[in-house]
Amino acid sequence: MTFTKKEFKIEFKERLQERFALSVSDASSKELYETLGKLVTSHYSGNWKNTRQGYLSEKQKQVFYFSIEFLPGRMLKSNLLNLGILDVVEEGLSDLGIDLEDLVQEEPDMALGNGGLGRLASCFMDSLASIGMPGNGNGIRYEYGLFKQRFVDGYQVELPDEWLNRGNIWEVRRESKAVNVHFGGKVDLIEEANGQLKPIYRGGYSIKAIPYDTGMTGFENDTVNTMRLWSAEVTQEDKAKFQNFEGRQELENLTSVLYPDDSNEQGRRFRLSQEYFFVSAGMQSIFNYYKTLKLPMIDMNKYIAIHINDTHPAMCVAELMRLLVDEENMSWEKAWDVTSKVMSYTNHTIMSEALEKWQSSLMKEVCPRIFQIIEEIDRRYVEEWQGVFDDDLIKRTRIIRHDQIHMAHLAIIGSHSVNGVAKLHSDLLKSVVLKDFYAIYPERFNNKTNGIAQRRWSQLSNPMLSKTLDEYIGKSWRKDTTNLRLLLNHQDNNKLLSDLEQTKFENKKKLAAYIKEHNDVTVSPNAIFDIQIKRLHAYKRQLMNLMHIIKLYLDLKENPELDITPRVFMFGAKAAPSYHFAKSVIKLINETANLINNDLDIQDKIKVVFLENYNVSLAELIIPAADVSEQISLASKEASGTSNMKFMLNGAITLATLDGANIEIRDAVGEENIAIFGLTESEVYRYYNEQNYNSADIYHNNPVINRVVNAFVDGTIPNCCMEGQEIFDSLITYNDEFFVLRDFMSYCDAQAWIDASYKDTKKWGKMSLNNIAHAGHFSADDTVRKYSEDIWQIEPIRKG
Ligand code: 26Q
Repeated sequence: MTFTKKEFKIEFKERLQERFALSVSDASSKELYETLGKLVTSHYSGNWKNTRQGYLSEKQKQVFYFSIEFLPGRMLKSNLLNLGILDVVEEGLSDLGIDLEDLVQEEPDMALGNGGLGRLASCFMDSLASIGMPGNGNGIRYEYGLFKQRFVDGYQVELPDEWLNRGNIWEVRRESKAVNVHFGGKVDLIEEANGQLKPIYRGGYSIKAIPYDTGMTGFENDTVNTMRLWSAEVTQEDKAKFQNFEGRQELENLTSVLYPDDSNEQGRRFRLSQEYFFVSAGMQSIFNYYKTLKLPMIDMNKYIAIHINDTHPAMCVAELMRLLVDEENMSWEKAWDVTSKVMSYTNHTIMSEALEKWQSSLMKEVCPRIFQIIEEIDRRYVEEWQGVFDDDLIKRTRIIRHDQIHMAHLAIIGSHSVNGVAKLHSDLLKSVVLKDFYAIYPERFNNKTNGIAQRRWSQLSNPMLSKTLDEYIGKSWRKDTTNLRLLLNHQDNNKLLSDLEQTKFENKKKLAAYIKEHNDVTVSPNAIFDIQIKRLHAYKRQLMNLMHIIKLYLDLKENPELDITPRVFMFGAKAAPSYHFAKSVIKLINETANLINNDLDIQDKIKVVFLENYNVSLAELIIPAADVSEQISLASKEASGTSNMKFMLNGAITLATLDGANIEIRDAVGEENIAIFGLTESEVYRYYNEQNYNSADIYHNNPVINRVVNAFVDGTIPNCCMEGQEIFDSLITYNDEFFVLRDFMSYCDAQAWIDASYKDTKKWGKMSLNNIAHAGHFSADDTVRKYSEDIWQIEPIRKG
C-alpha cells in the first residue's frame, strides 16, 4: 500500500482534523507527530495482521527472541523508510510547511536497555523483519527506561526517564492475551498412580501480565513482525489479598524500572522476579499459540525456536519443562528432549562478575516450582555424566554449586546451541570461559559475529553520505550493503574523495552546532573529531583516552608552538549509578574538559567535550560526524562491540586494540586502513598466567607515564582531589587491572599516527572510503540469516 504526495497530504490533513479538529497551521509539533504516527501505523496494520495470520495458516516455524532489554530508539523514520514512504512524506510535509525533523524530535527514545546487548536485540528485530523471517521479540515494557543523565558540577546525576508520559503511538495493548504469572508460596509434590509427581501449590500470588505489541516493519517487503513487551498489573482484588505482604509494593512495581547496570549488579530479588515474570509470561503465550496449531506437544521444536539473549532469560529452560511436565503431563525425558531442541543461547560477556548467579534460597522463595525443576535438571545432569567425565569437571559445570544457581550453566545444559558474538570471543568461550562445557558439548559451540541494522546507521542517520554514495555507485547498496564494495573502483577519483570529505564536514558542522547549544563549547569542524561513545567501564578504558588528552595538554603547556592537528575529543557514556570508579572517571573528564577548553595557551588545538545523556538518537547525530572511532578496550574483554561497525560504515578510522570485532574489522579493511595498538589477547593471558604485571614499575620507570599519572594527584586537574586519588590508586596501588599503563605508550604512538595521517587529506580520504566500502561485512541482515540457518532452522515467510 503506498500513496502519492498529493494523496498523502490529503490523508494527513483529514487525520489531523479527525483526531484534533485542527488544521496544519493551528497544530503543535506534538499533534502533528501523533497524526503522522497514526497514519504510519494504519499504513502497516494490514500487513501486520496478514503476517501473523500467514504464520498461523502456514504453521511456519518461528523464533522468539527473549531479551530483558530492547533499545530501539526512535521508530518514526525507520518505519517510514521501511514502508518506502520516507521521501513522499518528507516532501508532502514540506509542502505543508512542516519540517519532518521537527516531528521526529517529538518522539521520545525507547530506551529499554543499557547498551550493546539491548541495541543488538533491536537491530535483530529490524533485520528479521527485513529479510522476511518469522521472528518475534519478547521482553519487558519498563515504565521508566534507562535513566536520563545530567551533569551537575561535573558529576553524573540520574533522573527518571518518563518516556511513556506522553503516550506511545506504536504499541497495542492486548488485554485479551493477558496471562498470570505465579510467584512465591510452597509447592508439594504428590505421587500420582502412574508414578509421575504432581505439584500442589500452597499460597503465593499471581501477577497479571499484559502484553503490549509493537509492529516491527521490514524493509520494503510487507512483513511486519511483533515485539511483545510485558507489563505487570496488580488488580484491586489481588492488592486486598496481599495487604500484609512485605514485598507487595515491589510486586506492583515489577515492570517499573530497568536495572541500570550493564554488568556486576547481582543477587537482587527484584531483578530475579523481573526475569521470571517475562520468561513465564512469554512462554505461556507461546504455549497458547502452539495449542491453536493443534499439533502434538512432542513436535514443538519443529515449529518453535526460543532464543535466550544472555542468561537473563535462562529460566525459559525450566519454565518450558514446567509447562510440558506439569501442565501437559509429558514424561520428563520427552519434555527434556523437546526443551533442549527448542532452546539456544548467546553469551555476551567474558567478565566473570557479569555471569549471573542466584542464591538457591532466593529462587526457592521467588519461584519455588522453577527451583525444584532446576534441582532436578541439575541432579540428572550429574547422573548422566558420572563415570563418563571426571568428578571435578562435573562439579565445576553443574548448575547448583555452593547453594548458588549458575544461570549460564542452566542455559548451556538446556540448549542445543551456544554462541559468542565475535570470532575472538567465541574462541575464548571455548578455550577459557566455558572451557569445561566445551569439553562436554563441543558440537553446541559456534560463532555468530554481531552485525548492525545498516539502514538505520547509514540511510537514516546519514542522508548526506547516502546521497553521495548514490551518485557514484547507484542505489543497490541501500538494499544490499555488500554493494558498498563498488566504491573501491573509485579510490582515486578525486571528485568523489572531495565529495565524501564535504559530507563529513557538513555532518561535523551539525554536531558542532549541537555542542555549542548543549555544552556551550565552540569546536571547529576542521579539527579531527575523535569519539568514544559507550558505557563507562574500567575495561573499556575511557581512562586511557583521558590520559592521552592530559599528555597532549602537558606537552602543549610546555611547548605552545607544538605542531599538532587540532582535535576535539568527545565522550558519551553513562555510568551505572552504583559504579563508583566509573563515576569518578566522568568527573575527571568533565574537569579536564573545563581546564583545557578555557586555557588560552592551548589556542583551541585541543578541545574536550562530554556529551550528556548519550542514547540511540544522540548516536545517530554523533557517528556520521566522526573522524576517529575509539575502540580501546583491553584485548579479550570486549565481547564484540557494535558501535565500531557503525563508525566504520560512516567513514571513521578505527583506533583499536585487537579485541572483539575490531579484529574482523581489521581483516576486512586491511592493516593500512586502521590504527591498531596494544597488547594482544595472548599477551594479556601470558601476564595472567605468569602473574608478573607490575604497574608501579612502569610508573616509576617511564617519565612520560609518571608525569601523566601524577597529574591526577598533584592539582593539575582542579576540583577533583578525591576522584584523582582514587584513579591514582586504581592504577598504582591496585596494580591497574586493565593494563592501562602497559598499553599507554603504544596508544600514544597510534594517536601520533592519526595526527600525521589526517594531515594527508588524500590518504585519509582513501582510508575512509575503504572503511565504508567494507562495512557490508557487518550487516545484521547477514548475521540473522546465519542464526536462522544454523541455529533456529527457520525459513523466510511463505506467502499463503
Ligand atoms: C546482569 C546481572 C544483573 C544485572 C544486570 C546484568 C547485566 C545487564 C546487562 C549484564 C550484562 C548486560 C549487558 C551486556 C552487554 O551489553 N554486553 C555487550 O553486548 C554487545 C552485543 O553482543 C557486545 O557487542 C558488547 O561487546 C558487550 O559488552
